[in-house]
Amino acid sequence: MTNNENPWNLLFVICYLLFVICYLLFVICYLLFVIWNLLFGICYLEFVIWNLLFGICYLEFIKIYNNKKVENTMAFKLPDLPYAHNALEPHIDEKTMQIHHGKHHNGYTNKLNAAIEGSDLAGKSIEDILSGVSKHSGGVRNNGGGYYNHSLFWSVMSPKGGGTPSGDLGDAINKAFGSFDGFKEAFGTAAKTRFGSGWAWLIVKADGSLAVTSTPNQDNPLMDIAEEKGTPILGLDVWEHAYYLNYQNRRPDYVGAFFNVINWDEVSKRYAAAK
Ligand code: MN3
Repeated sequence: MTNNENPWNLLFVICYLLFVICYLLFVICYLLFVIWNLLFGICYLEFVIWNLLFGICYLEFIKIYNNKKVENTMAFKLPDLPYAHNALEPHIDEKTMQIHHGKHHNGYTNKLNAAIEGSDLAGKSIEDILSGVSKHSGGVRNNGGGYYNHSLFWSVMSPKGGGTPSGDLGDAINKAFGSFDGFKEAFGTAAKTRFGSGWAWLIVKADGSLAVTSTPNQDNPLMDIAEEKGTPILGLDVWEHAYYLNYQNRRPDYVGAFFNVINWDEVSKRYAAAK
């Protein structure tokens, strides 16, 4: 070895070490860069997942909100009785009214809502549904009729009812039946002779005249399948559940008692709206 060689060797070693240090720094930087990118990638994936979850929640929320809106605006509701359960006594007893309104009418209402839920009938008026009832299921016919008929029935009775109608309705009844007694006779006969379960009705026909008719089961004169069609303004339920606790098999006594609770003011209003 000569003295001349040493500085070069030293320089070489220094350069080499510097190169190694640079290289190590480069590798460290590169690793940091890779780690950073992985972290960024994980964050990005988290962000994407979060957005997907948020999107799904949002869609669910919209679905629930829309269903709620449909429910709130479209389901039929059991109407409150316009008087106390015992208000029509002694003609119609409290227990019968409790069961008839709270169980029977409530049942028809719930089953009607179940029958039309999600179908194109949801949101339609009960009158619309009944007028095309021949196209719908038996459930819609029975429960839609039951819902409508009882809603009308409660409204045309009153603890202050009875007597005879006056004004336009009184005149129209005299014209159609000769007298109020003539009407009472015709309506009573329809109610007493309806075989099995059904309803007796006073209706306004398409030409504006009055008629008495009756329908089986929960049918009514609004239905396209009714033998005699018209707008009911007075109805009497002659199902046994309407009178059996108080009158047992004596339907004629129940029919006679009904005339003591007919709310002629309400029937007159319905007549004015229908004629
Ligand atoms: Mn009933």
